[in-house]
Amino acid sequence: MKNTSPSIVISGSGIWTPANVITNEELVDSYNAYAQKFNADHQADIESGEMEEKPLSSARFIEKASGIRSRYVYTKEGILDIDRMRPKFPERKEDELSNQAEIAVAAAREAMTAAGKTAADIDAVIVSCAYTQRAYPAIAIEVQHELGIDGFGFDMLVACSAATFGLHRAYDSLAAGSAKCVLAINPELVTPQVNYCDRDSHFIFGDVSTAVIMEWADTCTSENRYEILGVKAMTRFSSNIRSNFGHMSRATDADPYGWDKLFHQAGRKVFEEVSPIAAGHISEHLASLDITPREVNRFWLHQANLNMNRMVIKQLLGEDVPADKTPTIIERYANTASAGSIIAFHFYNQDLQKGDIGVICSFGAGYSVGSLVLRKQ
Ligand code: CO8
Repeated sequence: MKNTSPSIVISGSGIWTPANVITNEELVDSYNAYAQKFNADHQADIESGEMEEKPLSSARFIEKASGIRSRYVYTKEGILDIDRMRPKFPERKEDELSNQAEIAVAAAREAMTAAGKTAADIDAVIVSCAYTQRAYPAIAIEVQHELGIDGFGFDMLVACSAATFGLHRAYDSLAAGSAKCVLAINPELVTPQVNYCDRDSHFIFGDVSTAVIMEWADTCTSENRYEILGVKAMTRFSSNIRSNFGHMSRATDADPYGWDKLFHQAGRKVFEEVSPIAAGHISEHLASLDITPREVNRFWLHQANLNMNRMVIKQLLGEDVPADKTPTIIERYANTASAGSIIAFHFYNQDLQKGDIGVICSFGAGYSVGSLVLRKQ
């Protein structure tokens, strides 16, 4: 969608990064110890063909196939324990701040400071991420209450594209006049949904929270601001990335913690199918704004796989593209569901010059692709 209304800007961003790090080596050591124990415990079933042997993981494979070297996690406890293989969170009481609201608030405060906004300036809160830790009340309303914001808040889920789709809803609310300043937050607390017993996906994800303030240009006081030239979204159904976790398990009598209730994917298919879709989407979006990919100074892309991003950029710009044109954070943060492109934007936007063009683009489960074309003001 081309922006034909008065100027809407991103005026600040914030991030909460967990204090705990797990390196590939630590993760692989624990997974391999788990797999070896599993294979020894089930030797007879494996030999009779009733059960499959658990293959071993490798830190070298992980870095080569994905670009990931380490990930931040909300809590390390439990993840590396081969008798548990999942994080351990003490359950919080109903009158305590939820884990997701806590990390959302931390990122939100940083974004508000960057944009020079107080709670009184904001009138809408969107929490947009891959999972929410409960169905209701909405995490966004809890965050709104914690920060003392009037107006309205709601949660929305679009997996890897939740952050960009959340910014689209912020943009629409501002363009329609139903809000004057929106706080859009992505508390990606994903480690509870990772299957640490699955060699193909145990290394992919990390936790983080990001936040963005979007408002009318005429209320903006921030020096570092980006006008939104346009937003574009597309979705196409695919089960190649899927989590069947949900409220139906109780009624279907299915195991609510079965493997299919956790994140699982056909990673190679996703890689091959989504890369061209993302490149085509960005090309079309830029063309609709009469901008060529070469005129873009920075691409803040979804951070699921380094090779995937190289493929997208190659389709857009050809070979020999300077690394600073497509900053990556995946080495340190791993895949943080929808927050990856916002982390890249947060850390790598300050040096752009007035008039420079940037693209934020997410792609992944759904399939879903969301983009925003920005111009530094
Ligand atoms: N160690 C050693 N070998 C391994 C490992 C490992 N850990 N894992 C796989 N292998 C093996 C495979 O078994 C295979 O062996 P063989 O050839 O004998 O069958 C070989 O390595 C190659 O396997 P692949 O072809 O699968 O490997 P790839 O090169 O494709 O790399 C990736 C695998 C890294 C998963 C890659 O396909 C990828 O990143 N694809 C993109 C996926 C993607 O972007 N997904 C998006 C998911 S995120 C999202 O949508 C948000 C969801 C919500 C968040 C959920 C949070 C829990």
